[in-house]
Amino acid sequence: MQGLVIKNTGSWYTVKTDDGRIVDSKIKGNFRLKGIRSTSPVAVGDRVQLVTNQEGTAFISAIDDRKNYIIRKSSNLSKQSHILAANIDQALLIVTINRPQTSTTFIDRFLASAEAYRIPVVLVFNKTDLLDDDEMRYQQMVINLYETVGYHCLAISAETGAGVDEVRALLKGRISLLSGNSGVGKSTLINRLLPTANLKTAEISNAHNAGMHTTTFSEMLELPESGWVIDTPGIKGFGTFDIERTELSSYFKEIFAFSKDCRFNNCTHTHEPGCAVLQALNDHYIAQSRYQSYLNMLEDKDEGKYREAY
Ligand SMILES: Nc1nc2c(ncn2[C@@H]2O[C@H](COP(=O)(O)OP(=O)(O)OP(=O)(O)O)[C@@H](O)[C@H]2O)c(=O)[nH]1
Ligand SMILES: [Mg+2]
Ligand SMILES: [Zn+2]
Repeated sequence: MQGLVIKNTGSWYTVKTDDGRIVDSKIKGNFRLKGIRSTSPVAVGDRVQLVTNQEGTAFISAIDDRKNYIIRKSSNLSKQSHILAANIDQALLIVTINRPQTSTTFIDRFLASAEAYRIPVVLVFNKTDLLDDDEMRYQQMVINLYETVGYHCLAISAETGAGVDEVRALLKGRISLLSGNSGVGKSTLINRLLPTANLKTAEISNAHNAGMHTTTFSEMLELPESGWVIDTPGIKGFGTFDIERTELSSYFKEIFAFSKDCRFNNCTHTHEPGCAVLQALNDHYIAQSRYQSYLNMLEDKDEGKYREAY
């Protein structure tokens, strides 16, 4: 029997089987995943094989290959990592121009790590009902910037419902990760998409989860029009990830495009002669804010600074 892992509580996994049942499952034996030392080898979003038993629970006997996954390292020193979610079709980054203000640095860091994980991102500008004319113009500038780079942008109000149908259409039939700074309206949006969100999570069998701190683990919520939203409380970004200095520019789409014309193929686009990226920056084909974010991330790497989410 096959199914989808929709909740992880540490020792137990909630699996929705392909025939629509909810089964509490455990891992069978010693699971080792290639190259990953994880505190929890199965993640929300994993497709798994189940062997059911008499008690109505099941063993997870195999995990299908993942198309992608996001991990969080437990700490800088330990090599342990925690897989937050797997097989993500897209991430929706909820941002707000004001109340609270989402910085372009935050957006760019998120986009770069999503590129590294090969997860497409849609930028959702929320709280448009609160914007005055100046803020509205500024928002349009930011949207133009990211659309030019190649990201799909939506402007909505989770409060009034404006634009929420477009979000619904995007989510349909897909596994989506919802992310964004605290206070940007993630919960408000989820409640609008899923008026029974609280009910839904309560419906899931909890027989074996008593006393678990479920909030530290990921959970997927099923949408009425099919599709899943991953709610990862406390996780605002993808955190740190290991990339080479010369690799970083490939996670900034437009910088990467221009870098093909740099004189040196190990160009860091900071000082090198014949750098096509610096030229493009000078010619305003690359936005100053994007280049600044690139430099910030490059600097973090130089200092070996550890960043838990941003
Ligand atoms: N005016 C307005 N207020 C909104 C909108 N969306 C959310 N809010 C309000 O913003 C506040 C924060 O919203 P939440 O949904 O709790 O934000 P969140 O992203 O879930 O925040 P965390 O759980 O802390 O990460 C609440 O008071 C919401 O009512 C919107 O589109 N317009
Ligand atoms: Mg919330
Ligand atoms: Zn260069």
